[in-house]
Amino acid sequence: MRIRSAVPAVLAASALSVSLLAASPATAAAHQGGLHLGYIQFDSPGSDTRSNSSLNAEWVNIHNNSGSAIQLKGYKLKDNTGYTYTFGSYKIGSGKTVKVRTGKGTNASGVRYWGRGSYVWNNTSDKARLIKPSGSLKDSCSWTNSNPGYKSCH
Ligand SMILES: [Ca+2]
Repeated sequence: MRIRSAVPAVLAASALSVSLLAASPATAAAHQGGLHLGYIQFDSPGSDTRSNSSLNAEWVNIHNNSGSAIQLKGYKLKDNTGYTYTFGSYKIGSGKTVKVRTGKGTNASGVRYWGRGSYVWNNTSDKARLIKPSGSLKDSCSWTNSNPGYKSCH
């Protein structure tokens, strides 16, 4: 009976912390991780021809919903096979998104190129991992072929 009566207090406490989070900046409610994986276009639209434009139509968004800019140097993206993209120096502003395209291209604000000559994200099932420079996992997102070629990881 003592345990049972304690439960409502725990629930009330967690409800309180959730409402406090929701009351902070609007974007904070969507994801509490600050830096996280967003939308992933894991199946390049159309035939997978391996052309550079098709490779670049396969991409991952990383979103920073923390309140400050984050230096991504040393952060990694990794798939189930172990293919790894390591960020060079790139500062992602608060509320900003950076897109990592699979193929080759010239890095610019908001877009980085993995530089691969073949696809990285499997169409059937795979898991994207965002790994901090320390090696610890920051975020992950998985999908199967029941997803329509893309996955919204929020
Ligand atoms: Ca395709």
